[in-house]
Amino acid sequence: MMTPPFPSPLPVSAEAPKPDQNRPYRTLFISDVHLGTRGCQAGMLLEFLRHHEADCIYLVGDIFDGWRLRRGWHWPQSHNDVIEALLAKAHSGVPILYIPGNHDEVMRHYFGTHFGGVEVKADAVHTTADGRRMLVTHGDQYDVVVMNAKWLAHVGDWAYNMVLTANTWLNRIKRLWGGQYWSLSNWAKQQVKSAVNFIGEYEKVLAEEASRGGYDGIICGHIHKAEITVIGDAEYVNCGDWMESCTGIVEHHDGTLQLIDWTRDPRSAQQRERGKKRPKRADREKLKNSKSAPESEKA
Ligand SMILES: [Mn+2]
Repeated sequence: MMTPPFPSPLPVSAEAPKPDQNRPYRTLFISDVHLGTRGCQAGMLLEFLRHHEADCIYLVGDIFDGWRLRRGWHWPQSHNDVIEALLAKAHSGVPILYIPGNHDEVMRHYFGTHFGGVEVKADAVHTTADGRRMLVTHGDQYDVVVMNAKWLAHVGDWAYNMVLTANTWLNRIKRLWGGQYWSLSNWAKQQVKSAVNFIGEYEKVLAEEASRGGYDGIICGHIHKAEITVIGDAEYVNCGDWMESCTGIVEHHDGTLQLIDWTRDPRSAQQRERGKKRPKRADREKLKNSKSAPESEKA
């Protein structure tokens, strides 16, 4: 029997998983795949997807990289395979929610639209099996808050929301003149020292955002650093990325969230290879260097 992938009203995930859906995981969250860039580890992701069948999938932004594609086409078959794998899942009845990020912001024109069983939304509320309400959002919209965290802490809710809105419009206007969306995370990553501060500040700001909205936690991406932790009274969950770290978040059927690092998972081909024959130190270094994307392709 075919059931519509998105029973309305949303959020879909507030619905209990259907009895005929007994995939190994309840939910899968991935972000920052950056299809269309050389740094994208599409092969690793395909393998990960095969090992993590879930009843519902959230794509938490920066799934493809529209900025990069404009400058030069890099779209090997494996990148198609990722899209096809996701669409096949949607076709088999797995609801897929696509929450665009800043690199695939072109999708932000399609809020509320369905593409072959994939629904595009600005953000979502996911209720875990044990009843925690989690805000799901990419996270780039808070760059401006992270940057101005010190003085924004002293303004009221109204001013705070104004700053967020103004930032969105400013970036829109900048783009009209062909200026690129200015990304704080991008900038901070180039400054090794400030990157550490930035990550800590980002995590804090997003956790605060969850508390502010009355949620139990937040599930996001954007800074390419996977994490599950508690900050204040909110759970902070970051999906990581598929350029460097190859990480995703799964929800088990009891509501437990788990961070999977596919490069270290014994089920991954890379680890099974490693188990067979551990390369010499020099080769390991080479492997490591060849794996990391050029600096310009990060975040
Ligand atoms: Mn991003």
